[in-house]
Amino acid sequence: MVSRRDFFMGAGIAALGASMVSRVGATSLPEAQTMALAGTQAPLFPPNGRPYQPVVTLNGWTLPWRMRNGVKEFHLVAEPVVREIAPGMKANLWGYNGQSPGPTIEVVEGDRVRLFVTNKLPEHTSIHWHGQHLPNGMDGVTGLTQPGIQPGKTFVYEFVAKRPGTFMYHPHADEMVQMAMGMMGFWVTHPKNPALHKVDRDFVFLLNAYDIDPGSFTPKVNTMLNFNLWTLNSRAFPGIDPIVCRQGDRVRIRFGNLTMTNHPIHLHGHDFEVTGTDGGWIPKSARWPEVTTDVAVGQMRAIEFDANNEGDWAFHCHKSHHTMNAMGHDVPTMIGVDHRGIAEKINQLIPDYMTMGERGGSMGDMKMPLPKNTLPMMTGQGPFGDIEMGGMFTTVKIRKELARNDYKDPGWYKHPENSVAYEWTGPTVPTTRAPATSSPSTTNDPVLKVRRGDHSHH
Ligand SMILES: [Cu+2]
Repeated sequence: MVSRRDFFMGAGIAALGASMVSRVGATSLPEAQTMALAGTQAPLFPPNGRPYQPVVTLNGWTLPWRMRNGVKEFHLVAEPVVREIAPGMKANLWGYNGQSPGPTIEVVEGDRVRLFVTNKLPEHTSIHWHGQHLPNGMDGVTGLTQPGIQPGKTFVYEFVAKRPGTFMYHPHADEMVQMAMGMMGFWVTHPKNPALHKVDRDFVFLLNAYDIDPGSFTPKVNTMLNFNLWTLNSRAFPGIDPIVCRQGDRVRIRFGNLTMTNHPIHLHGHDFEVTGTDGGWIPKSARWPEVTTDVAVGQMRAIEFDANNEGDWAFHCHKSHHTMNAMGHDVPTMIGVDHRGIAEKINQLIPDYMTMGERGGSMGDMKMPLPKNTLPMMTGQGPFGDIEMGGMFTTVKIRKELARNDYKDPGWYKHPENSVAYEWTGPTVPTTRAPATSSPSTTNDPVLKVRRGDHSHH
Protein backbone atom coordinates (compact mmCIF):
# COMPACT_ATOMS: atom_id res chain seq x y z
CA MET A 1 0.00 0.00 0.00
CA VAL A 2 1.25 3.44 -0.82
CA SER A 3 0.98 5.93 2.02
CA ARG A 4 -0.96 9.09 1.42
CA ARG A 5 2.19 11.14 1.89
CA ASP A 6 4.13 9.13 -0.69
CA PHE A 7 1.19 9.46 -2.91
CA PHE A 8 1.06 13.23 -2.72
CA MET A 9 4.77 13.25 -3.53
CA GLY A 10 4.11 11.12 -6.58
CA ALA A 11 2.22 11.82 -9.76
CA GLY A 12 -1.10 10.26 -8.83
CA ILE A 13 -2.93 13.48 -8.18
CA ALA A 14 -3.51 16.00 -10.93
CA ALA A 15 -5.11 19.35 -10.21
CA LEU A 16 -7.64 20.82 -12.56
CA GLY A 17 -7.19 24.49 -13.29
CA ALA A 18 -9.05 26.58 -10.75
CA SER A 19 -11.38 28.99 -12.49
CA MET A 20 -13.53 31.61 -10.83
CA VAL A 21 -17.23 31.34 -10.17
CA SER A 22 -19.06 34.20 -8.59
CA ARG A 23 -21.89 33.30 -6.28
CA VAL A 24 -22.66 34.13 -2.67
CA GLY A 25 -20.34 32.08 -0.42
CA ALA A 26 -18.71 30.19 -3.26
CA THR A 27 -15.85 32.42 -4.28
CA SER A 28 -13.55 30.11 -6.23
CA LEU A 29 -13.49 26.55 -7.45
CA PRO A 30 -11.38 24.25 -5.24
CA GLU A 31 -8.82 21.99 -6.86
CA ALA A 32 -10.26 18.69 -8.06
CA GLN A 33 -7.85 15.95 -7.11
CA THR A 34 -7.98 12.64 -8.92
CA MET A 35 -6.84 9.15 -7.97
CA ALA A 36 -4.98 6.95 -10.42
CA LEU A 37 -4.15 4.01 -8.13
CA ALA A 38 -6.50 1.04 -7.59
CA GLY A 39 -5.12 0.00 -4.19
CA THR A 40 -6.59 0.93 -0.81
CA GLN A 41 -5.19 4.33 0.18
CA ALA A 42 -4.18 5.20 3.74
CA PRO A 43 -6.90 6.97 5.74
CA LEU A 44 -7.00 10.75 5.57
CA PHE A 45 -6.52 12.15 9.06
CA PRO A 46 -8.33 15.49 9.16
CA PRO A 47 -5.84 18.36 8.77
CA ASN A 48 -8.42 20.84 10.08
CA GLY A 49 -11.86 20.92 11.67
CA ARG A 50 -12.97 18.56 14.43
CA PRO A 51 -10.91 15.38 15.00
CA TYR A 52 -12.15 11.85 14.21
CA GLN A 53 -10.90 8.36 13.39
CA PRO A 54 -11.02 8.40 9.58
CA VAL A 55 -12.44 5.54 7.54
CA VAL A 56 -10.52 3.29 5.16
CA THR A 57 -12.15 2.93 1.73
CA LEU A 58 -11.56 -0.54 0.32
CA ASN A 59 -9.62 -0.07 -2.95
CA GLY A 60 -10.42 3.61 -2.76
CA TRP A 61 -9.66 6.90 -1.04
CA THR A 62 -11.10 9.92 0.74
CA LEU A 63 -11.41 13.24 -1.08
CA PRO A 64 -9.31 16.03 0.46
CA TRP A 65 -11.18 19.28 1.09
CA ARG A 66 -10.45 22.95 1.45
CA MET A 67 -11.60 24.92 4.50
CA ARG A 68 -12.97 28.29 3.36
CA ASN A 69 -14.48 30.63 5.97
CA GLY A 70 -15.52 27.68 8.10
CA VAL A 71 -17.05 25.78 5.17
CA LYS A 72 -15.63 22.44 4.01
CA GLU A 73 -15.39 22.67 0.23
CA PHE A 74 -15.11 19.60 -1.99
CA HIS A 75 -14.86 19.37 -5.77
CA LEU A 76 -16.29 16.29 -7.47
CA VAL A 77 -15.79 15.79 -11.20
CA ALA A 78 -18.16 13.37 -12.94
CA GLU A 79 -16.15 11.83 -15.77
CA PRO A 80 -15.34 8.70 -17.77
CA VAL A 81 -12.69 6.61 -16.00
CA VAL A 82 -10.78 3.39 -16.58
CA ARG A 83 -11.09 1.09 -13.59
CA GLU A 84 -8.99 -2.03 -13.15
CA ILE A 85 -11.57 -4.58 -11.92
CA ALA A 86 -8.76 -6.98 -11.00
CA PRO A 87 -5.36 -7.63 -12.52
CA GLY A 88 -6.11 -8.79 -16.09
CA MET A 89 -9.25 -6.79 -16.61
CA LYS A 90 -10.01 -3.12 -17.05
CA ALA A 91 -13.38 -1.51 -17.61
CA ASN A 92 -14.48 1.75 -19.17
CA LEU A 93 -16.68 3.18 -16.46
CA TRP A 94 -18.06 6.53 -15.41
CA GLY A 95 -17.11 7.79 -11.98
CA TYR A 96 -15.75 10.76 -10.08
CA ASN A 97 -12.24 12.20 -9.81
CA GLY A 98 -10.50 9.45 -11.73
CA GLN A 99 -12.19 6.44 -10.19
CA SER A 100 -15.37 4.41 -9.81
CA PRO A 101 -16.71 4.60 -7.18
CA GLY A 102 -15.85 8.21 -6.54
CA PRO A 103 -13.85 9.25 -3.47
CA THR A 104 -15.35 8.93 0.01
CA ILE A 105 -16.53 12.21 1.52
CA GLU A 106 -15.82 12.51 5.27
CA VAL A 107 -17.25 15.33 7.36
CA VAL A 108 -18.31 15.90 10.97
CA GLU A 109 -21.83 16.30 12.32
CA GLY A 110 -22.66 19.99 12.18
CA ASP A 111 -20.15 20.81 9.40
CA ARG A 112 -21.30 23.21 6.71
CA VAL A 113 -20.37 21.50 3.45
CA ARG A 114 -20.11 22.99 -0.04
CA LEU A 115 -19.75 20.54 -2.93
CA PHE A 116 -18.82 21.71 -6.40
CA VAL A 117 -19.84 19.17 -9.05
CA THR A 118 -18.35 19.49 -12.53
CA ASN A 119 -19.83 17.39 -15.31
CA LYS A 120 -17.36 15.98 -17.84
CA LEU A 121 -19.74 13.29 -19.06
CA PRO A 122 -21.34 13.36 -22.50
CA GLU A 123 -24.80 13.81 -20.95
CA HIS A 124 -26.40 15.72 -18.09
CA THR A 125 -26.09 14.48 -14.51
CA SER A 126 -26.81 15.47 -10.89
CA ILE A 127 -25.85 14.18 -7.46
CA HIS A 128 -28.31 12.96 -4.86
CA TRP A 129 -26.97 12.90 -1.30
CA HIS A 130 -28.62 9.66 -0.13
CA GLY A 131 -29.84 9.80 3.48
CA GLN A 132 -29.01 13.44 4.22
CA HIS A 133 -31.39 15.87 5.85
CA LEU A 134 -30.98 18.94 3.65
CA PRO A 135 -32.92 21.72 1.95
CA ASN A 136 -35.13 20.19 -0.72
CA GLY A 137 -33.37 22.13 -3.47
CA MET A 138 -30.05 20.45 -2.57
CA ASP A 139 -31.41 16.90 -2.91
CA GLY A 140 -30.11 16.47 -6.45
CA VAL A 141 -33.08 14.98 -8.29
CA THR A 142 -32.94 16.13 -11.91
CA GLY A 143 -36.17 17.71 -13.05
CA LEU A 144 -37.68 17.63 -9.55
CA THR A 145 -35.35 19.75 -7.43
CA GLN A 146 -32.90 21.14 -10.02
CA PRO A 147 -32.20 21.15 -13.74
CA GLY A 148 -29.65 18.55 -14.91
CA ILE A 149 -26.00 19.64 -14.84
CA GLN A 150 -25.20 19.87 -18.54
CA PRO A 151 -21.83 18.66 -19.92
CA GLY A 152 -19.10 21.17 -19.12
CA LYS A 153 -21.12 22.87 -16.35
CA THR A 154 -20.43 23.03 -12.60
CA PHE A 155 -23.16 23.12 -9.95
CA VAL A 156 -22.79 23.97 -6.27
CA TYR A 157 -24.55 22.07 -3.47
CA GLU A 158 -24.44 23.42 0.06
CA PHE A 159 -25.92 22.10 3.29
CA VAL A 160 -25.15 21.27 6.91
CA ALA A 161 -24.28 17.62 7.63
CA LYS A 162 -26.87 17.37 10.39
CA ARG A 163 -26.89 13.69 11.20
CA PRO A 164 -23.87 11.49 12.03
CA GLY A 165 -23.82 8.19 10.17
CA THR A 166 -23.37 6.30 6.92
CA PHE A 167 -24.47 7.74 3.59
CA MET A 168 -23.78 7.56 -0.12
CA TYR A 169 -24.05 9.74 -3.19
CA HIS A 170 -25.15 8.89 -6.71
CA PRO A 171 -26.75 10.59 -9.73
CA HIS A 172 -30.49 11.11 -10.03
CA ALA A 173 -30.23 11.60 -13.80
CA ASP A 174 -30.43 8.87 -16.46
CA GLU A 175 -30.03 6.68 -13.41
CA MET A 176 -30.06 3.22 -14.91
CA VAL A 177 -27.25 4.13 -17.28
CA GLN A 178 -25.20 6.20 -14.87
CA MET A 179 -25.32 3.65 -12.02
CA ALA A 180 -24.69 0.75 -14.44
CA MET A 181 -21.59 2.69 -15.48
CA GLY A 182 -20.34 2.97 -11.89
CA MET A 183 -21.37 6.43 -10.69
CA MET A 184 -21.57 6.35 -6.91
CA GLY A 185 -19.60 7.19 -3.82
CA PHE A 186 -19.53 6.78 -0.04
CA TRP A 187 -20.20 9.48 2.53
CA VAL A 188 -19.45 9.32 6.26
CA THR A 189 -20.56 11.96 8.75
CA HIS A 190 -18.55 11.43 11.94
CA PRO A 191 -20.18 12.27 15.27
CA LYS A 192 -19.31 15.66 16.79
CA ASN A 193 -18.33 13.88 20.00
CA PRO A 194 -15.48 11.56 18.92
CA ALA A 195 -16.10 9.32 21.94
CA LEU A 196 -19.47 8.28 20.49
CA HIS A 197 -19.55 5.23 18.21
CA LYS A 198 -15.79 5.00 18.58
CA VAL A 199 -14.01 2.09 16.89
CA ASP A 200 -10.36 1.31 16.16
CA ARG A 201 -10.83 0.53 12.46
CA ASP A 202 -13.64 1.65 10.21
CA PHE A 203 -13.84 0.25 6.65
CA VAL A 204 -16.27 1.29 3.91
CA PHE A 205 -17.26 0.05 0.46
CA LEU A 206 -20.16 -0.01 -1.97
CA LEU A 207 -21.49 -3.17 -3.56
CA ASN A 208 -21.90 -2.77 -7.30
CA ALA A 209 -22.43 -4.99 -10.32
CA TYR A 210 -21.64 -4.80 -14.01
CA ASP A 211 -22.54 -6.66 -17.15
CA ILE A 212 -19.39 -6.74 -19.25
CA ASP A 213 -19.07 -9.41 -21.94
CA PRO A 214 -15.78 -11.31 -21.72
CA GLY A 215 -13.38 -9.59 -24.07
CA SER A 216 -15.13 -6.22 -24.00
CA PHE A 217 -14.53 -3.15 -21.84
CA THR A 218 -17.80 -1.27 -21.46
CA PRO A 219 -20.75 -2.35 -19.30
CA LYS A 220 -24.05 -3.07 -21.00
CA VAL A 221 -26.26 -0.38 -19.51
CA ASN A 222 -29.68 -1.90 -20.20
CA THR A 223 -29.11 -5.02 -18.11
CA MET A 224 -31.74 -5.41 -15.41
CA LEU A 225 -30.91 -8.73 -13.74
CA ASN A 226 -28.21 -10.69 -15.55
CA PHE A 227 -25.12 -8.94 -14.30
CA ASN A 228 -21.96 -11.02 -14.62
CA LEU A 229 -19.48 -9.07 -12.47
CA TRP A 230 -20.22 -8.69 -8.77
CA THR A 231 -17.90 -6.17 -7.20
CA LEU A 232 -16.95 -4.31 -4.05
CA ASN A 233 -16.04 -0.75 -5.02
CA SER A 234 -15.85 -1.83 -8.67
CA ARG A 235 -13.25 -4.50 -7.88
CA ALA A 236 -13.69 -8.28 -8.10
CA PHE A 237 -11.72 -10.86 -6.13
CA PRO A 238 -8.75 -11.41 -6.33
CA GLY A 239 -8.59 -7.68 -7.01
CA ILE A 240 -10.10 -6.73 -3.64
CA ASP A 241 -7.66 -5.81 -0.89
CA PRO A 242 -7.85 -7.58 2.49
CA ILE A 243 -9.50 -5.88 5.45
CA VAL A 244 -6.52 -5.72 7.82
CA CYS A 245 -7.19 -5.65 11.57
CA ARG A 246 -5.14 -5.76 14.73
CA GLN A 247 -6.20 -8.48 17.15
CA GLY A 248 -8.41 -7.03 19.85
CA ASP A 249 -9.48 -4.04 17.78
CA ARG A 250 -13.10 -2.99 17.62
CA VAL A 251 -13.82 -3.02 13.89
CA ARG A 252 -16.63 -1.48 11.89
CA ILE A 253 -17.36 -2.33 8.28
CA ARG A 254 -19.93 -0.18 6.49
CA PHE A 255 -21.36 -1.07 3.11
CA GLY A 256 -24.04 0.22 0.78
CA ASN A 257 -25.81 -1.68 -1.97
CA LEU A 258 -26.23 0.00 -5.35
CA THR A 259 -26.81 -3.19 -7.33
CA MET A 260 -30.21 -4.45 -8.47
CA THR A 261 -30.41 -7.31 -5.95
CA ASN A 262 -29.83 -8.04 -2.26
CA HIS A 263 -26.56 -9.34 -0.81
CA PRO A 264 -26.29 -11.45 2.36
CA ILE A 265 -22.86 -10.39 3.64
CA HIS A 266 -21.14 -13.07 5.68
CA LEU A 267 -18.12 -12.96 8.01
CA HIS A 268 -16.26 -16.09 9.12
CA GLY A 269 -14.87 -16.79 12.58
CA HIS A 270 -16.69 -13.97 14.42
CA ASP A 271 -20.13 -12.69 15.16
CA PHE A 272 -21.08 -9.08 14.65
CA GLU A 273 -23.90 -6.67 15.34
CA VAL A 274 -25.58 -4.41 12.86
CA THR A 275 -25.03 -1.04 14.53
CA GLY A 276 -26.20 1.36 11.87
CA THR A 277 -28.20 1.81 8.70
CA ASP A 278 -28.58 4.74 6.33
CA GLY A 279 -31.32 5.83 8.73
CA GLY A 280 -28.87 6.30 11.59
CA TRP A 281 -27.35 4.44 14.55
CA ILE A 282 -29.32 1.53 16.00
CA PRO A 283 -29.89 1.84 19.78
CA LYS A 284 -27.78 -0.72 21.70
CA SER A 285 -30.87 -2.45 23.07
CA ALA A 286 -32.15 -3.14 19.54
CA ARG A 287 -29.02 -4.81 18.15
CA TRP A 288 -28.73 -8.58 17.76
CA PRO A 289 -25.86 -10.90 16.90
CA GLU A 290 -25.39 -12.15 13.35
CA VAL A 291 -22.78 -13.77 11.17
CA THR A 292 -24.62 -12.83 7.98
CA THR A 293 -26.65 -9.73 7.29
CA ASP A 294 -28.63 -8.96 4.20
CA VAL A 295 -28.38 -5.57 2.57
CA ALA A 296 -31.23 -4.73 0.24
CA VAL A 297 -31.06 -2.54 -2.85
CA GLY A 298 -30.40 1.07 -1.93
CA GLN A 299 -29.61 0.24 1.70
CA MET A 300 -26.54 0.70 3.84
CA ARG A 301 -25.40 -1.31 6.83
CA ALA A 302 -22.72 -0.76 9.47
CA ILE A 303 -21.57 -3.90 11.28
CA GLU A 304 -19.23 -4.06 14.28
CA PHE A 305 -17.23 -6.85 15.84
CA ASP A 306 -14.30 -7.49 18.13
CA ALA A 307 -11.44 -8.81 16.00
CA ASN A 308 -10.56 -11.42 18.60
CA ASN A 309 -9.46 -14.34 16.49
CA GLU A 310 -6.22 -14.32 14.55
CA GLY A 311 -6.30 -15.63 11.01
CA ASP A 312 -7.39 -14.98 7.44
CA TRP A 313 -11.17 -15.02 7.60
CA ALA A 314 -13.34 -15.15 4.50
CA PHE A 315 -15.74 -12.22 4.12
CA HIS A 316 -18.16 -12.43 1.21
CA CYS A 317 -21.63 -12.28 -0.23
CA HIS A 318 -23.35 -15.58 0.50
CA LYS A 319 -25.01 -15.87 -2.91
CA SER A 320 -22.57 -18.27 -4.49
CA HIS A 321 -22.90 -16.85 -8.00
CA HIS A 322 -21.88 -13.48 -6.57
CA THR A 323 -18.47 -14.94 -5.72
CA MET A 324 -17.88 -15.86 -9.36
CA ASN A 325 -16.60 -13.74 -12.19
CA ALA A 326 -17.97 -13.39 -15.71
CA MET A 327 -17.06 -16.78 -17.15
CA GLY A 328 -18.99 -18.63 -14.44
CA HIS A 329 -22.38 -17.56 -15.67
CA ASP A 330 -24.68 -19.41 -18.07
CA VAL A 331 -22.85 -22.75 -17.97
CA PRO A 332 -24.84 -26.02 -17.94
CA THR A 333 -24.64 -28.51 -15.04
CA MET A 334 -22.30 -31.32 -16.00
CA ILE A 335 -22.17 -33.25 -12.71
CA GLY A 336 -22.59 -36.95 -13.42
CA VAL A 337 -22.01 -36.57 -17.15
CA ASP A 338 -19.07 -38.67 -18.24
CA HIS A 339 -17.57 -36.94 -21.18
CA ARG A 340 -14.05 -38.26 -21.00
CA GLY A 341 -12.67 -38.01 -24.48
CA ILE A 342 -15.48 -35.81 -25.75
CA ALA A 343 -13.55 -32.59 -25.21
CA GLU A 344 -10.62 -33.85 -27.25
CA LYS A 345 -12.92 -34.75 -30.13
CA ILE A 346 -14.71 -31.41 -30.02
CA ASN A 347 -11.39 -29.65 -29.71
CA GLN A 348 -10.51 -30.82 -33.18
CA LEU A 349 -13.49 -28.80 -34.39
CA ILE A 350 -13.53 -25.92 -31.85
CA PRO A 351 -10.03 -25.28 -30.50
CA ASP A 352 -10.95 -23.56 -27.21
CA TYR A 353 -13.80 -25.86 -26.21
CA MET A 354 -13.74 -27.22 -22.69
CA THR A 355 -16.09 -29.30 -20.61
CA MET A 356 -16.76 -28.06 -17.11
CA GLY A 357 -17.13 -29.69 -13.80
CA GLU A 358 -18.27 -33.24 -14.54
CA ARG A 359 -16.91 -34.30 -11.17
CA GLY A 360 -18.51 -31.51 -9.25
CA GLY A 361 -16.55 -28.49 -10.10
CA SER A 362 -13.10 -27.43 -9.09
CA MET A 363 -13.27 -24.72 -11.67
CA GLY A 364 -10.01 -23.48 -10.18
CA ASP A 365 -8.30 -26.34 -12.02
CA MET A 366 -9.64 -25.23 -15.35
CA LYS A 367 -6.91 -23.14 -16.84
CA MET A 368 -8.88 -22.45 -19.94
CA PRO A 369 -7.79 -19.89 -22.45
CA LEU A 370 -9.65 -16.67 -21.67
CA PRO A 371 -10.52 -13.96 -24.11
CA LYS A 372 -8.49 -10.80 -23.53
CA ASN A 373 -9.84 -8.57 -20.74
CA THR A 374 -11.89 -10.89 -18.60
CA LEU A 375 -11.31 -12.74 -15.33
CA PRO A 376 -11.26 -16.44 -14.55
CA MET A 377 -14.56 -17.20 -12.86
CA MET A 378 -13.19 -18.61 -9.62
CA THR A 379 -9.66 -17.80 -8.79
CA GLY A 380 -7.26 -16.27 -6.29
CA GLN A 381 -4.17 -18.07 -5.05
CA GLY A 382 -4.06 -18.89 -1.35
CA PRO A 383 -1.37 -20.58 0.72
CA PHE A 384 -3.07 -23.96 0.15
CA GLY A 385 -3.92 -23.58 -3.55
CA ASP A 386 -6.73 -22.05 -5.57
CA ILE A 387 -9.28 -20.19 -3.44
CA GLU A 388 -11.88 -20.76 -6.18
CA MET A 389 -13.61 -17.48 -5.53
CA GLY A 390 -14.25 -14.34 -7.52
CA GLY A 391 -16.63 -11.40 -7.30
CA MET A 392 -17.76 -10.19 -3.88
CA PHE A 393 -15.12 -11.97 -1.80
CA THR A 394 -12.20 -10.83 0.29
CA THR A 395 -10.54 -11.66 3.59
CA VAL A 396 -10.46 -10.09 7.03
CA LYS A 397 -6.84 -10.55 8.14
CA ILE A 398 -6.43 -10.36 11.91
CA ARG A 399 -2.93 -10.23 13.39
CA LYS A 400 -1.37 -9.62 16.81
CA GLU A 401 1.70 -7.76 15.68
CA LEU A 402 0.23 -4.74 13.96
CA ALA A 403 0.62 -1.09 14.85
CA ARG A 404 -2.40 1.08 15.39
CA ASN A 405 -3.57 2.33 11.98
CA ASP A 406 -1.30 -0.06 10.10
CA TYR A 407 -3.36 -1.34 7.18
CA LYS A 408 -0.60 -3.01 5.14
CA ASP A 409 -1.37 -6.53 3.90
CA PRO A 410 0.49 -8.78 6.37
CA GLY A 411 0.60 -11.72 3.92
CA TRP A 412 -0.97 -15.11 4.62
CA TYR A 413 -1.65 -16.26 8.15
CA LYS A 414 0.90 -18.65 9.65
CA HIS A 415 -1.24 -21.19 11.46
CA PRO A 416 0.01 -22.52 14.79
CA GLU A 417 1.15 -26.12 14.62
CA ASN A 418 -1.64 -28.73 14.69
CA SER A 419 -4.37 -26.19 14.01
CA VAL A 420 -5.09 -26.87 10.32
CA ALA A 421 -7.57 -29.46 9.02
CA TYR A 422 -5.58 -32.47 7.86
CA GLU A 423 -5.90 -35.61 5.79
CA TRP A 424 -6.84 -38.87 7.49
CA THR A 425 -4.29 -41.45 6.51
CA GLY A 426 -5.34 -44.31 8.83
CA PRO A 427 -7.43 -47.34 7.82
CA THR A 428 -10.84 -46.80 6.24
CA VAL A 429 -14.06 -48.43 7.47
CA PRO A 430 -17.05 -49.61 5.44
CA THR A 431 -20.11 -47.35 5.25
CA THR A 432 -22.85 -48.56 7.57
CA ARG A 433 -26.51 -47.71 7.55
CA ALA A 434 -27.53 -45.55 10.48
CA PRO A 435 -30.11 -47.24 12.75
CA ALA A 436 -33.71 -46.26 12.03
CA THR A 437 -35.16 -43.72 14.48
CA SER A 438 -38.83 -43.14 15.19
CA SER A 439 -40.15 -40.72 12.65
CA PRO A 440 -43.81 -39.77 13.07
CA SER A 441 -44.51 -40.23 9.37
CA THR A 442 -43.27 -43.84 9.18
CA THR A 443 -43.54 -45.24 12.70
CA ASN A 444 -45.88 -47.98 13.87
CA ASP A 445 -45.50 -46.90 17.47
CA PRO A 446 -49.12 -46.79 18.82
CA VAL A 447 -48.28 -44.07 21.35
CA LEU A 448 -47.11 -41.70 18.66
CA LYS A 449 -50.13 -42.57 16.53
CA VAL A 450 -52.40 -41.59 19.40
CA ARG A 451 -50.54 -38.34 19.90
CA ARG A 452 -50.88 -37.46 16.27
CA GLY A 453 -54.58 -38.28 16.48
CA ASP A 454 -54.90 -35.96 19.47
CA HIS A 455 -53.43 -33.14 17.52
CA SER A 456 -55.86 -33.51 14.67
CA HIS A 457 -58.78 -33.09 17.06
CA HIS A 458 -57.62 -29.70 18.31
CU1 LIG B 1 -24.45 -10.88 -3.51
